[in-house]
Amino acid sequence: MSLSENAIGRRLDFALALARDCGTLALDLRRDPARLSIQAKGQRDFVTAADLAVERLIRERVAAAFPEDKVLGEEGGGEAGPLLWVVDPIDGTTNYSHGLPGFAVSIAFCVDGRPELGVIAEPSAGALYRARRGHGAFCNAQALHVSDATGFERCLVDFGYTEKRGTEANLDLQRRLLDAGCDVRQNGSAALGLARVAAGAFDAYCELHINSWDVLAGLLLVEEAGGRTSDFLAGDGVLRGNPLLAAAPGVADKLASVAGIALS
Ligand code: LIP
Repeated sequence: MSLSENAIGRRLDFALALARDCGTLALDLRRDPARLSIQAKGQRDFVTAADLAVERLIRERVAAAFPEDKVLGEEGGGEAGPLLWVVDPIDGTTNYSHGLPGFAVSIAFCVDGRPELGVIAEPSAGALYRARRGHGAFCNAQALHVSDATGFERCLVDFGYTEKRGTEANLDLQRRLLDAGCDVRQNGSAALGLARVAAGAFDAYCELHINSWDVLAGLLLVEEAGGRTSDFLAGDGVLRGNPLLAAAPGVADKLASVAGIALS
């Protein structure tokens, strides 16, 4: 299915306004901890009333504005389609539920399975990241570019822990990164980690397995900011997830070798 440049542009304007409203709602809901019910979906994996409320808002707005589009969300699920929104209402839910700033609203829009738009709101910082394929990546009005790192002597990697691969595999990846000379952080939001790679603050983000709603917006930001990424969409990555590596070009091949995650 093809979509006109104008139709994609209208969806970008829509997604920016929606991400701002979702960020405001998430901050409002956290002001009254009594309203913030928290449930465990698994070990170290939670959903709050805010996750559910924000995703409900996204679904309602998309249905009203673009009824022909489908939505795949972390909490409500969904199926693929030619015009597809892939959303994480609150990425970094554990940070959010502990009152920490490191959470984001992540909204991606795909045409025939290819991300064309990525929007990430960082409500605690009043930052709105955006990327449109072929049009660059931005944080508010600032154009973004990945770092010019070329070696591991100052390579800072944001690492995500995935329950899908177990403690030993996650620790082994961290160990390999450290043994190679990188420095590692685990910030708990893939969306924000990828936004920081696009901004050049981190040199890479990696995780052994992660879901599409956490990363599709951020991956487009990194690509539009000049970075390299793994082929996250291979083998039905939209519905099944995949390993993830996104990096500045000067360290990407070496990191792919250390992490054992192939680049596209
Ligand atoms: C989180 C990711 C994070 C990952 C966590 C979790 P959530 O998303 O952004 O990078 O390491 O396991 O998946 O669950 O907070 O939306």
